Amino acid sequence: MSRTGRLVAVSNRVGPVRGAAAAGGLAVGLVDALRERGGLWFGWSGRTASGRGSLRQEMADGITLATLDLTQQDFDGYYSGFCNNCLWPLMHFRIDLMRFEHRQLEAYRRVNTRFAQSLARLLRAGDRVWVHDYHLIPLAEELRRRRVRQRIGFFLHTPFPPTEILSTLPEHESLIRALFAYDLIGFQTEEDLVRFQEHIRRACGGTAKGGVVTAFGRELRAGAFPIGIDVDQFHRYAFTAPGNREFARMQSVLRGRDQFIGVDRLDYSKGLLRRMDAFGRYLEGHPKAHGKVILLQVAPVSRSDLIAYRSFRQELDREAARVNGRFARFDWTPVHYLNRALPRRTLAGLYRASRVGIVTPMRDGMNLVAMEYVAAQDPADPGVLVLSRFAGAAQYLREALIVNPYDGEETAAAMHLAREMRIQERRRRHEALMRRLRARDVSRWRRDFLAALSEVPAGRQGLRKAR
Ligand code: ADQ
Repeated sequence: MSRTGRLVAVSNRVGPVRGAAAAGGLAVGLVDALRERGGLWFGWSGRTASGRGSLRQEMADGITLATLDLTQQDFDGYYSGFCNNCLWPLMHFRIDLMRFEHRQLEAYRRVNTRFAQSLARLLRAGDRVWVHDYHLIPLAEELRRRRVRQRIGFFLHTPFPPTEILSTLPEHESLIRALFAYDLIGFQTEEDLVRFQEHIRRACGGTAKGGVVTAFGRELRAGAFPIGIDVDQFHRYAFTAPGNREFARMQSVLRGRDQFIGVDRLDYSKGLLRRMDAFGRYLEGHPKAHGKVILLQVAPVSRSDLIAYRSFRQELDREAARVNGRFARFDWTPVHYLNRALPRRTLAGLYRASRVGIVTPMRDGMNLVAMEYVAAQDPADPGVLVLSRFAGAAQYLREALIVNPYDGEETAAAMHLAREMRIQERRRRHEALMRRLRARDVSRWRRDFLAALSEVPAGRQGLRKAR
C-alpha cells in the first residue's frame, strides 16, 4: 500500500466521528482508516439550507470533515427521490416500488456535479479517493472532467442487480458508463461481482477477465470486498458496562423465557412482514412455546417521508398486532416491537440476552446485524443465528441456519430448530462463525480495498484506454 498521500473518503452523509461507535459498521471502519494517517471525509452535512451555502471544514480527531448543505429542492430530488425512491428499490430487485422521474435524475446529477466541484479543489497529488455507495455513482466522472487524476475507488454497499432488472431503469447506460471513470469498483460478494461482469458482457459489449473489466473504451478493476465488523470491540460491548447491565436487565424481564431478536431499519428490503408471519406460523405449530418465547423486533423508522415506507410501516404494525391479537394472553405478549434507534452497547446486551437472532432480509448487500448478533454471544452458551440466503452475509456465515424468507414454513421450522438446538451444536456453529467473522473483519475490508486501489497501475487513472 502506498505510504504517501491522504485517504479521502466520500459518502452521502459525513460523520459522526466522535463516539463513532454509535454510528454503525461503515462509519467505524472509515473513521479508523482516516485516523491512521489523517484523512479527509467529504459529503453532505445532513442539513438542508435555503441557499446553496458554502463548504464547511472542521477537524475532529485528526480527520478533516468537509461538508455541504443541500437545498430542499436537491434533497427532495436527489436523496428522497432518485436515491431512495428509485435506486434503492432497483438495487434490491424491487422494481415494483421503483419510481423514476427525469427531474429527480437531474437533481442527482446536479448534486454529484456540485460535490465534484467542491471536492476537486480540496484534493492533493497522491491522495486516494474512496467513494461510497449508489448515491455517488457519477462522482468520479465529474471529478475526471475537472482534471482529477488521482486514484478513485468506489464501493457499492447494496447488491448489484441482474441485467434484466437493471435495464428497467431509464438511462441505466449512462450510470454504468459513469462507473468506468473509477479505477476500482468493490462489491460485497462474488455474486454481485459476477452480475456486474455479466452485465458488462451482455449489455455493454465489454469484457471481464480476472478482475479486469473493459467497456466504453476504458478499463477498470473490480472485485469482491466483503465488509465486516470490529468483532472484538462488539463482543466487549456485550460483556462490559453498560451492555452487560442491559443484558442483566433483559434477563430479569424475560424470567426464563426465550427471546428471538430482530434489529433492522424499518425498510421493506429487510423482510419484516414475512418474519412476523413466520413467527405466527411457529407459534401456531408449537403450542408448547406459548408463554415461553417472545420476538423482540427493534426497527427504527427510516425514510418516513416516502410513501412506500409509510405504508410499509402501517402494514407491519398490523401484522405485529395480528400475531399478538391471535396468541397473546393476559400474562404474555409474543411480539414486542420498538420503533427506536438504540445505543450500540444497549443493542449488544440485547443480542446477548437473545436465544435466537433472526436476520431474514428479502435482499441485502451484506447485513451487519447478523455479524453483531454472533459477536455478542457468550461462547459458553451461544444463541443461534437464522439467516436469509438473500443477505450477502449468507455467502460467508455458512454455519448459521440459512433459510429462504419467501418460505414461511421453512423460516418457522428454523426458528424451532434454533430454539431447540443442543449446546454442543450451538458451540460448534458459534466457534466456526466467530472464525469467519475474524477472518473478514472491518479492518481487513478496508486494508484489502485500499491495497487493491493502490495496486491499480499508475497512469492517467480512470481514463486508461482499453488495450
Ligand atoms: P443497512 O441497510 O443499514 O446497511 P445493516 O448492514 O444491517 O443494514 O447495518 C445496519 C446498522 O445499523 C447495524 O450496525 C445495526 O446495529 C444498526 N442498527 C439497526 N437498527 C438499529 C437500532 N434500532 N438502533 C441502533 N442501531 C441500529 C447498508 C446495506 C447493508 C450493508 C451495510 C454496510 O444495506 O447490506 O451490510 O450497508 O455495508
